[in-house]
Amino acid sequence: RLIRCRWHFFHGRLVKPAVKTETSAPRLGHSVTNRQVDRTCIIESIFSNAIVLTMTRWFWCVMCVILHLRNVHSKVGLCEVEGGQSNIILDIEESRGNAIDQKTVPEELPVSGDPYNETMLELIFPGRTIPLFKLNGKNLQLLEPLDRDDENLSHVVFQLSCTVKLTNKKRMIPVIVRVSDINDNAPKFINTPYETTVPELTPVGSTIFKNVDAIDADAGVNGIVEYSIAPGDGSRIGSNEGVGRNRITTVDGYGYFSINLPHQGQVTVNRTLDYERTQRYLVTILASVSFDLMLIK
Ligand SMILES: [Ca+2]
Ligand SMILES: [Ca+2]
Ligand SMILES: [Ca+2]
Repeated sequence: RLIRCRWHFFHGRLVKPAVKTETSAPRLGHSVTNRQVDRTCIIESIFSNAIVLTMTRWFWCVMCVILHLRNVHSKVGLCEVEGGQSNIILDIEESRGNAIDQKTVPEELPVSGDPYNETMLELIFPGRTIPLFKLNGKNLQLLEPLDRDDENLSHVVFQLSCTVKLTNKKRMIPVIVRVSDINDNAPKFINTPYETTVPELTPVGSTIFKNVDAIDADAGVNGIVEYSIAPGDGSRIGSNEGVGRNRITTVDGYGYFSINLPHQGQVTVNRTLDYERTQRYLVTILASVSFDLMLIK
């Protein structure tokens, strides 16, 4: 009967048990009525109800503990660098002018955890009084323009401090931001003006000047200078110096001289020279890198 009462309870129904008066035959001069049986069953059911409630509470309590422990366990994976790396490597382009809005690649620091709810991130710049970046969530935001060229700044190194809020466990992760170059400098000639004296009988193809030199502050292909000879703008051309035998006729040297190897500043004779006709040539040399040009005469 007890089992049946509990069975009914477990099914959400407390029903009158199917106890027959015939089976509750009087013993030792006592009789058990239907009402007594019902009351007994209800009392047992209430008792069972209390046990079940207690068990239910324990069940949920144990479940809470298990879920909590699982939650704590899952937090152990916070502040980890994705891919299991021991440091973080990002790329950023140097600033165009004073721009500070360029983004890193990837845009977000690849460290696990929500930086607002689960972790606390902080940047530490050893040896710098003013930080170069600030954090915007997991994004790095420049605080000042980044110039790759002046000090050949190829990368920036700092530390990311990551603290798991739940456990207060802190981890320091080295961050390397590689600075990529943009072609923001034109080549500049050094040691100008260039002058040389050439005998008029110098054979065509002879090198007459080797010291044309221009430097470009950019890195890689952005700093490889090419030289060429271009037509002049016409200024200082003509017979405007001296008279008689001392007269000096100046001619544009374009066509008379050439630079055959663009990466070497060597000027060679391209046409036969005649002192009686021309005493001075004005040669215009271009130094170029990609699209930027520097003109010198
Ligand atoms: Ca620059
Ligand atoms: Ca350049
Ligand atoms: Ca540059």
